[in-house]
Amino acid sequence: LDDSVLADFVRRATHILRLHKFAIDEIMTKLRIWSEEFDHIHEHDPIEHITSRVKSPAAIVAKLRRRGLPVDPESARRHLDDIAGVRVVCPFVSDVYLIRDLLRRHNMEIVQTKDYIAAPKPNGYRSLHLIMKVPVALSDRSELVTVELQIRTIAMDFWAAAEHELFYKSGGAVPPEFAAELKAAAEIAAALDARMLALHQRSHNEQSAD
Ligand code: 0O2
Repeated sequence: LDDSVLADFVRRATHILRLHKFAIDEIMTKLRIWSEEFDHIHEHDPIEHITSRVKSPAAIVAKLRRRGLPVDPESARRHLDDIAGVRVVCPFVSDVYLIRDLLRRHNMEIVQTKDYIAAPKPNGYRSLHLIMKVPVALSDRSELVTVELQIRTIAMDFWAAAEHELFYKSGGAVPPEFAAELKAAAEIAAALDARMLALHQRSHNEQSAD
């Protein structure tokens, strides 16, 4: 990547990158409130942890180039859904959908849903991806900003982190025996999630019966 192209992009992208940081701040505040409130009322916190990032200018420029799109901030804003990324990690699969339902209930605009839990990727990747439009109130106007929300369980996150480390970014061909082993590991993670969910539901039912 040419240094001057990147430097020029960074200079012109400051406003857009800041806007995406504000959108992350907005959504993080909502998620933190629900996490604390739910824990208080239901004695169960549906959020184990949350991470977020604004995509780096170098990664934005690389993605625009890869897709043959104009390399400028407006093009990035128009074409890329993941400049702002928030990852919510939940104890149980039911919590993943609970978070999605809370977003819906509060009229947060979800423009696209990719349910890789109902339909995992061929490599075994599981996660619920929501593309959202988040309103950001600036001092003189309001802007709708795109945020990619990834919601997954701890087991799904463990698998994705390990797979990312091993292959996802390598770009190279994955040896078939590795791919099969990784997919089998994803299935073990899903089975673990199912068992933990069953325990969670049992303990919830027993508490309600008390
Ligand atoms: P990073 O480094 O996490 O930011 P697109 O978002 O347009 O590139 P696509 O396929 O339309 O691609 O989006 P999708 O499927 O919603 O995936 C986007 C993000 O999900 C990725 O972002 C990863 O974070 C995560 N992801 C998707 N598939 C996999 C996978 O097989 N393994 C792992 N570990 N993560 C995955 P980035 O920008 O590619 O990567």
